[in-house]
Amino acid sequence: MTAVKTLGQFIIEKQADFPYAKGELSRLLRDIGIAAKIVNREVNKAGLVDILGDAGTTNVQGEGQKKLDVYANEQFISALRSGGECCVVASEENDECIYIESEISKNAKYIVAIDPLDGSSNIDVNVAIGTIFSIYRRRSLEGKPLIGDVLQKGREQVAAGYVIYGSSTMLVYTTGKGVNGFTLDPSIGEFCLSHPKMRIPKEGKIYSINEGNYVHFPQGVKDYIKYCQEEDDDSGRPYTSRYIGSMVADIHRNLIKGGIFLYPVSSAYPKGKLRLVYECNPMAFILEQAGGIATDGSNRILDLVPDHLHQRSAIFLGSENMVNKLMEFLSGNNLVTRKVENVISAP
Ligand code: AFP
Repeated sequence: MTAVKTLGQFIIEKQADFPYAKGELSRLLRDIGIAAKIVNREVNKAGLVDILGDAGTTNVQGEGQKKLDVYANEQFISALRSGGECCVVASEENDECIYIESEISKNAKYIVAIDPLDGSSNIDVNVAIGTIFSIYRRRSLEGKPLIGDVLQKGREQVAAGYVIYGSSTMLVYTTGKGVNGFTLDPSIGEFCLSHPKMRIPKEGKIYSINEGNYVHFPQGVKDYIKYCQEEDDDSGRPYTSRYIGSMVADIHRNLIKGGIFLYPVSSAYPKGKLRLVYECNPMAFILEQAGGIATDGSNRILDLVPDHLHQRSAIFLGSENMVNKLMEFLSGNNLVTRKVENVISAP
């Protein structure tokens, strides 16, 4: 029987990849892993809310019920607060950054941007949801961290990851040296390495987009969708359409099977819907590290300069050949390939 490698063991082993590392990033990742397990426990009980009492009411044990996204936010922030490795948290749930000013944290090296529970409209219907996180190194050297410490380009990320609370719970992360996935073994309460060195297939056959918004999409996206639906034996079209409405779940599936995820601008969301800092950037970093491409249609996602915390962006990411084909349609000329190179070399 092969030995199981836990997330904790793996993180410590990988610290050797960074010769000058003092273990702070390792501890930060470990703290996020612990908070994820606590959130997972509550997510698994979500269906019992009707039995135990609705959010905002008191359950039979006399404990107040919280909405799960609020609960998840509190758990991650509290883990980061007590861990001492993070000086600022930027969360989807909070309008402003949270500065951690305790003695152990105020000079900490790292900044975490997080969407604590993405896809939360899926909670009530028992569909996969996720947590997305992104870690940056603080740039300013002293004093209260600056907003510029938080609003860095995605390519400055030190690490990024997601947790998917699905048919099993997985944590997938990168520190810029490839992507590894860990599945939670509930019998021992540990994330165990289950998907080492994840690579997205270069070609895929799945496209993921909210087609209900079709009429509002830019022409290039409409044309690409029609291309996906055409019959063509050589390329295996028509492709399969799969859209869960949880970015983590849709991208996780495409990462494993090959595919493209699209959230374009539309008349409802003229700047795109998804948030650059804690949704698009971390997912783009992971996808690039796995051999895929992430673009807003004109620029590499990781090169965009965020000008505010909750900034939105259009995003197209996935298998290299599929994103490049989409780019041909977006450029209005599907005969001339406007290639976006995968700028990260294989680990
Ligand atoms: P919620 O957290 O409000 O459910 O939004 C989920 C999400 O941010 C992302 O996970 C989905 O991919 C996307 O929005 C779904 O948006 P549409 O419902 O507009 O397709």
